[in-house]
Amino acid sequence: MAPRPTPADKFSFGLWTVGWQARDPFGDATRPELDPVEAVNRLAELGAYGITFHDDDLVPFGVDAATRDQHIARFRKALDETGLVVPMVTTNLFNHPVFKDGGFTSNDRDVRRYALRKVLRNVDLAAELGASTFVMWGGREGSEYDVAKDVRAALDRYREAVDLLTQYVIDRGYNLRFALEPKPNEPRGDILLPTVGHALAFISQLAHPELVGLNPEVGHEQMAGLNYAHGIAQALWQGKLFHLDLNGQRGVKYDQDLVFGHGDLMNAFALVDLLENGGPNGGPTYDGPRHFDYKPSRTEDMAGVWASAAANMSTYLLLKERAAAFRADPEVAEALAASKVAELSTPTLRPGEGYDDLLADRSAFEEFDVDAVAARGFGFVRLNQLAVEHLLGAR
Ligand SMILES: [Mn+2]
Repeated sequence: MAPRPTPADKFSFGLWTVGWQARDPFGDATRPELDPVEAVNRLAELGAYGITFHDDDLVPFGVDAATRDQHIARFRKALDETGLVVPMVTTNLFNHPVFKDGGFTSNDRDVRRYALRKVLRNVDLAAELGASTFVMWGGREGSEYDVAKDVRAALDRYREAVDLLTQYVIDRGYNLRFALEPKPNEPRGDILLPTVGHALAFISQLAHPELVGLNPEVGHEQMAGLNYAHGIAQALWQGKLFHLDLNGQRGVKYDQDLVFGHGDLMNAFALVDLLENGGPNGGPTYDGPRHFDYKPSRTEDMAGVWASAAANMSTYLLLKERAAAFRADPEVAEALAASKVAELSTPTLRPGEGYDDLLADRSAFEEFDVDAVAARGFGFVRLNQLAVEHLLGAR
């Protein structure tokens, strides 16, 4: 039996996920438009706690101020009635043709100024709705042709934009932090800040790095052939995991946005184990929303959309159960010890030890039995098989 989610599980969904009409580069929509109010009601019924949106998901691009206010008021009423919250708001600088060469990094300066105005307005809305995270996925910030984009100038303009936004949030007194979302390609041939590592390095160059972190997405890292759980671990290590996007991806190909766990299930297991059990006392490492950024496959009708939304949450909860069982298994504890997993937490040097002491320690080198230690196995395969058996419910 799949466990039932409750708001305490902190599951959230993008309005654009269940609302995706399944239009792709080769085919028309297969599903009708979804009213944001219905999305709020259905997600609340399924046990979610939050909903997120791009400005243009909630308010159609370019409508007048009165129409904008009406859309927001209807949405707020649905939130109040269901208790659903808006923990995150994100920006759309990719859909409209004006952003064909990007928003913050378009070669056209007028486009960049327009993009900043659009985002400032959306930041006000995010603060008004009580969001604490503002995600920025720069899907059009990039190029197809190396000679057509000065990457160093583009990074200067990217930094200029983020510095302006952080200063705005500080001056307005908003309780809002920014989370950059890396992606290697699609829709652009090459996107700036393509991976977790690139984005972390970029943040170190900002005026207010403390206000800027990451929103890594499973599929985006895996599109680059990278290990998502490793990326999340490094983001945690650097205090930069502000938000995350859970979904599924099967290898290095187009962005599939499958249901969470419907891609690399072993890595999803490792991720949930890290998020839920990786803390210093075996507790959670991350207390933010468990946010799903997936697309219900184009083959599904509206009943299939809601079934896929529920599937994201039940898969997460099943993995959480399996990870807890894995951690509680004495045989796993023994295998972890045999593999010296915890020994990595012991510093390599003794307290106060410097290179002089290390150089004087004959047991570390002159008397170290290299061949005997080299012959010893780590037992990682046995440990991983125990994880597989727990994942399959065989233990
Ligand atoms: Mn994606």
